[in-house]
Amino acid sequence: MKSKILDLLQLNSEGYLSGEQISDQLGISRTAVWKHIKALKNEGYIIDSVNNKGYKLLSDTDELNSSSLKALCNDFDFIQFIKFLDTVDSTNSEAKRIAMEEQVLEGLIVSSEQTKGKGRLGRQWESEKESGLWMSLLLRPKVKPEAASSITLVSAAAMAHAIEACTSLNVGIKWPNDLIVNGKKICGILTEMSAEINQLHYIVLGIGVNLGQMSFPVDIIDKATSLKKEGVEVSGKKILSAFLLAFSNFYSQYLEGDMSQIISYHLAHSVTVGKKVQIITPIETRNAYVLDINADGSLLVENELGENEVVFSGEVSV
Ligand code: BT5
Repeated sequence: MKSKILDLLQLNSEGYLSGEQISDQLGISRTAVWKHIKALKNEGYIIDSVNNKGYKLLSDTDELNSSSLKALCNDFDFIQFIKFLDTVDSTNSEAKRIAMEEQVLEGLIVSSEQTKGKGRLGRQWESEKESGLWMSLLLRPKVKPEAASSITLVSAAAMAHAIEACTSLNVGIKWPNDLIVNGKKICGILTEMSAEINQLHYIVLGIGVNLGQMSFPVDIIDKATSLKKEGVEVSGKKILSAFLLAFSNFYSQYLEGDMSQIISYHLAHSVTVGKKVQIITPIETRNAYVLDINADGSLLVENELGENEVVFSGEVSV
């Protein structure tokens, strides 16, 4: 049925087709039409929905560029500006530059290439041209500074959901910021923020998803993978579209202070809970057993002395 709706939209690509026309032609309810349209948007088709007019297919190509990005982001009120770049040092750095110039706006930056892609703690993120989805959201949530770091969990859940929605892959989440497919990292998240003790100014949520690489530099070849390496070819546009839908849902829960669905999602996809791990901090490396993810997104572990301990940040090695 979804593909029949797509056919109708493609045939009528010059104008709008109302929900009623589609439901009459296909003999399904308006609600069913709306659900299929939502599913098509989820797959990356850009469909404009206008009250009293209906639906119009704006783009069914997979190319990510300024105009397809604009159409894709129309529905989300946390995206007030978009910037699509051919190349940039780092989309996170660009987002921070914009945050300083435009002190109120929230938005999205996507680049085909990053020349100085960043990981956590000054590490490097390999971001070859057109091989991945390299993007940053500049957000100004009205939350306390201490709630800022759990937005990493919000985006990890949303991106895991997006990859699973667009592919048949199973995605694991390695707390707090790595997405894992078949034991290898396919996506990393770098959350940066600017805040005073009592006031959060902004968050930059940087996300990198490996799409088309068939090989990686020798130092990460054993631990990195891409969708293509896993046998799936999906465009960055489809992944981004699915991500924005999932993120918008989880993000509104986060803004309301409700992390329950997000934590449940993490628990269901976690590759660390119930495992013996190493907790790596700049000061030390220790063994621990992961018991749970707490409501605030921190990790509950049992340490080597058999005591329960809460881990707020750091690296977990499985
Ligand atoms: C991360 O750091 O995983 C955060 C990565 C965030 C990247 C995005 S891309 C858009 C935005 N703009 C930026 O500049 N950054 C964000 P971390 O957990 O520290 O992992 C970094 C480590 O992952 C590196 O030291 C390598 O071992 C490995 N690595 C580097 N590039 C990789 C890649 N493309 N795929 C998988 N692993 C990689």
